[in-house]
Amino acid sequence: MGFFKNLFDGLRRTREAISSKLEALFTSGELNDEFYEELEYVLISSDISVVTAQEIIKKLHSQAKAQKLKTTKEVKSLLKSVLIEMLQKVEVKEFDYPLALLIVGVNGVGKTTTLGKLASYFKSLKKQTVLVAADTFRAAATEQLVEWAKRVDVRIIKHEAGADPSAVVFDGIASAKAKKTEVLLIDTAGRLHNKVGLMEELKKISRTVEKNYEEAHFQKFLVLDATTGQNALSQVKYFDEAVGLDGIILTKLDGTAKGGIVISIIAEFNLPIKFIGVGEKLDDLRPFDAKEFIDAIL
Ligand SMILES: Nc1nc2c(ncn2[C@@H]2O[C@H](COP(=O)(O)OP(=O)(O)OP(=O)(O)O)[C@@H](O)[C@H]2O)c(=O)[nH]1
Ligand SMILES: [Mg+2]
Repeated sequence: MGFFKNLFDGLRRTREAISSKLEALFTSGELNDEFYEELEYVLISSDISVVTAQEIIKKLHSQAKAQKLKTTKEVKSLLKSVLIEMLQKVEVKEFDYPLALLIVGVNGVGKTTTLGKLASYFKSLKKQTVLVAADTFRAAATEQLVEWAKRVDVRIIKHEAGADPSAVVFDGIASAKAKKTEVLLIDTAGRLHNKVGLMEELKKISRTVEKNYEEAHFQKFLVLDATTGQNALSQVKYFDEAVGLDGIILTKLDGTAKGGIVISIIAEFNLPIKFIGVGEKLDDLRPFDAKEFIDAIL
């Protein structure tokens, strides 16, 4: 109950933005070209990209025709099922252990906070977890992660500020192996995708895991701030080219009406959204569930 309430509350702004516009449209009556045009406009203004909005309309149009629907009202539940089907296109698989998760993203998107929440999530699954403070760029970054480690009561591996991030990762791996820890969570410094040196550093961290922790299931997750809307899409492209992404974590959905971006990310990149952040508290990170998400916004 608490979990779903968090999600429902967290997505309030997105729901209000989409629903208020859709309600008027769906009660207006006849199913004609004008209706579809207006619906496309509503989708685009809800931060669904133009390409994705057109794909949705096309599917909706052909299915409504096949089912011989006559009124806009009937189309509402069809829209829901079209959206759920699109979101379920990418399968969200269970994790395999031992697991190594590398968390990357631009500055301030919520990487470190998400790491703390993930530690708590894995703890709730009774998985032993260790945090790796590979953001050595700022001393405060390590301190921030130490705080999370204390709150969740998990181990943390850290070095001095300015140390080589890959060296911290190397030690983290050694510790995970020695203590047979099931989950290794690696925090990294925020970086813009056009900073070549920093992107090279990420590749080095990634190679360190691949070479030294062969037995682990290694996954790279990009953290995106939902409030940035369409901007998030270009971040997916650049980080995927640099390190090869396995999934997305979308944060700050509670502070924005731009939740429609979820649909574009899945439709355009074929990458699963693994978790969504709907607040700053430990339990405000939820495994993404397509049906739950659509039920909470429509
Ligand atoms: N409302 C809300 N705030 C969040 C969420 N996730 C993170 N934040 C906030 O976002 C801010 C930045 O979070 P950090 O975890 O420090 O971000 P970061 O990506 O590690 O930042 P850098 O290490 O500087 O790149 C903090 O104030 C967090 O509390 C979320 O899901 N919802
Ligand atoms: Mg950080």
